[in-house]
Amino acid sequence: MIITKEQFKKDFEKKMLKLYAQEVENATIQMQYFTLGYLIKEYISEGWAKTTTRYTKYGEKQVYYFSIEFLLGRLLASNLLNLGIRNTVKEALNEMGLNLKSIEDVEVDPGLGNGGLGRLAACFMDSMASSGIPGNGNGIRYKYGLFQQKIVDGYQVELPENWLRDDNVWEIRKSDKAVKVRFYGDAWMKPTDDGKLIPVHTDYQEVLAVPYDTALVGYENKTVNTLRLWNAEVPNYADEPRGELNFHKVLLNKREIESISEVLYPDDSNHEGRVLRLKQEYFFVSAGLQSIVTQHKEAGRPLSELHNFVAVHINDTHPAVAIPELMRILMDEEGMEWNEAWHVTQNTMSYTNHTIMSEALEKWPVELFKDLLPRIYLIIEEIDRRFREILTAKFGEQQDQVEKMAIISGGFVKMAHLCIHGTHSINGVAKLHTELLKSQELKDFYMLYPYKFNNKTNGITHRRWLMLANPELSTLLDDTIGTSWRRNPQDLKLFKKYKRDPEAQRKVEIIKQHNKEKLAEYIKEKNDIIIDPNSIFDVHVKRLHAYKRQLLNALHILHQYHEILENPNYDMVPKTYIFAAKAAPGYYYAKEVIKFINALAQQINNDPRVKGLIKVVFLENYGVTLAEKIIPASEVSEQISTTTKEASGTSNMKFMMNGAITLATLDGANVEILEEVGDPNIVIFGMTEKEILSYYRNGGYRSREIYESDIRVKRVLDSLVNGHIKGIPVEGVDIFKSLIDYNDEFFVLKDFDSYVDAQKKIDSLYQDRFTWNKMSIENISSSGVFSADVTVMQYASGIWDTRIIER
Ligand code: B1H
Repeated sequence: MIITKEQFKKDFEKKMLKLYAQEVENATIQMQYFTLGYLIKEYISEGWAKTTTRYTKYGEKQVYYFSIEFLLGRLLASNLLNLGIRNTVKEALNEMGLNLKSIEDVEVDPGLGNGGLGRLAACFMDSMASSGIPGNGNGIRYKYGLFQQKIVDGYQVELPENWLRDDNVWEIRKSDKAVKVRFYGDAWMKPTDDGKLIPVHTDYQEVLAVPYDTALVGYENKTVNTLRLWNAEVPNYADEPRGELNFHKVLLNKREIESISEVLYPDDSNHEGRVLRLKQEYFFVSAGLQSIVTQHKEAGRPLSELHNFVAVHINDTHPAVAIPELMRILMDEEGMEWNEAWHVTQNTMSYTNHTIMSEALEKWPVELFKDLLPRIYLIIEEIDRRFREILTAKFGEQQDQVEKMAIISGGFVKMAHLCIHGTHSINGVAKLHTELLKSQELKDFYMLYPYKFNNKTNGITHRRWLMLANPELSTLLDDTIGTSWRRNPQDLKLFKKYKRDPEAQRKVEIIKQHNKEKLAEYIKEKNDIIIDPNSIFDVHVKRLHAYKRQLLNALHILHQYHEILENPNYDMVPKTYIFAAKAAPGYYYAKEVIKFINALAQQINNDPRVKGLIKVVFLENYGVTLAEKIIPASEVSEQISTTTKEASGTSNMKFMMNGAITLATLDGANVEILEEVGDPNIVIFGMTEKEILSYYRNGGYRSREIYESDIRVKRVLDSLVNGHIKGIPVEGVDIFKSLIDYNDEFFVLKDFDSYVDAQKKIDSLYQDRFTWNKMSIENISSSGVFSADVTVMQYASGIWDTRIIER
């Protein structure tokens, strides 16, 4: 949009007066934020309404991205950026004596996701709007997002994240679009007089699903898409026909009903088997599909053609009940026959798998499922019966094979199997991950449905992760290669030819230095630790999980500490190790690792013998907002998961785009980062996929042998249990046991030696400023293919079959 500073000032003053009966000069920073937020929402609304009308009028095929998490981050800055008015607004506010950055800092970061999966959904939303793809999000409006993390005495403490405490300026409640979702009761097939069977569902509990819509503004185009999040409420008694009222029952149920959208489950990559979780899943899926079908019918289109107008994407298996729910709507409510309904359903739905870790695979006990969703269960039974016919036709006598692949088996409903059978497309999130799905985890299904499998490597939005997070680097890029990269991130490759240019190198280095200084200030303020902005900033930020191996990093730090203590003349490039990670509240071991890292920090940072050569910092409450501060200041990007375990990773892409050098195993998308930047511009270490798979197949790994033969490893592990490292009497022993007594499930010790070498390599590369800066530029300029704009275009053409309306 186009607006002058003068017009904006007028609008702002008027809005302030209206909202608070206050002159701008007397307004608190809160008032400034809410005034600006509401004003920007007004600016957005015209384009939003027009986009919605355009979609319905022209009947363009629409994508609905179903996800139990959307980790959006703050919206004020990104909305201003995408509207194309951020500079105007900033200057106008300045002239009024106000500061945009401080105003932006008032906004709460709505943590409606755990990590990579939820953030991916958010990046896709931004990229779809910015690419002109008619794409909507569908999810849950959790009252409480992911817990706030505090570190107390080195331990993680969880506090509720009450993000809706103040107004949420971005959402619009749409009471008139509310729908009802049914749980519990009895369902069966009742014979009719003409010998047919019709479904009956009685004695159900009804929950009102009320949508809250948030605008998703495209980057400098005319598209404003919609994210619809559902709130669970008690149905309005006045709506009920007389005689069916039961106030007491309804009131008793109130708390139970509202708990559905109360809080996000805080477990990343672990299946949470509680009935409330299944309720959440069915709740937003049923509400979303009901509203989609209603819109489709209102536009006067036949349901037999739903798949030509609508694509529903299932983000991991959490929304898998979308398959039987669409069947239910088409058959029970719209009178469609099974075969046609199945055809429409399969062609409407597509599914992304995000993990091969078995503990994350969703399966629901039949009894629990049947009790909560009796009608849906009957439909899944029929889907399973028919699927078993297909399997039996293929495998004949091999009943064990049929049983293995069936949807209902061993007393469980297997959601991944349902997704594979019930959709037309299954994709992994990086090349290696997709290959592993095809050759290992989902091999049987790949043999059955080879044409359904495809890869879509993850991506990130360069608008948030470069333009907003790193304005100085963005300006340098504009000045050097022009601004086309802002629209076409693949144009970042134009920067490659400056990799040897002394001027460009110097500027990239200065910008990194500025960002490091800002982060150092933040660390001083938050942790009261003084770090050296001239040291290497080596950064490991992501969820805490054994497979992500924060422990390997920490053990290496401990090793360096020993080296320094043993050799007072020890020389090394000073290094600051920065960690940030939340552990799932019930993940005891992960919390022990957090305590260990903090104990290590405490001891090393306060040991004068270290002479400031190493500093260790653990920043609390990692999330989108903190990532935006950390990533642009990072020089080494730790991506050191046990090979085959990290499906893709996406922070690896963000770091690269900001000029950090990746220190990585050949896991997930790291493999493709290597392909893009080339061997000299990344530091790779550790076991290969083949070695790992061979150990899994044939055994043969004995971690104790490494402990006994490598004196460095012995020294490090012994200091966990002999009191050398203070404050971890229990944690040290547990970690020791996991590595030795339980044979080091994630190959930490196996990779230790090669990690030490890789770290040394980083140090020597860093000392050669020309080489380092060149590597940095190579990374920035190769990062464009990891823009989510590229990824969503591949989804649009390869899976959803949607057209791009305009850019
Ligand atoms: C990823 C999850 C996940 N994979 C279950 N699986 C969850 C599974 O609440 N739950 O039950 C929540 C999250 N998250 C991540 O997805 C992968 O580990 C990353 O490698 C990947 O980059 C990301 C996005 O594809």
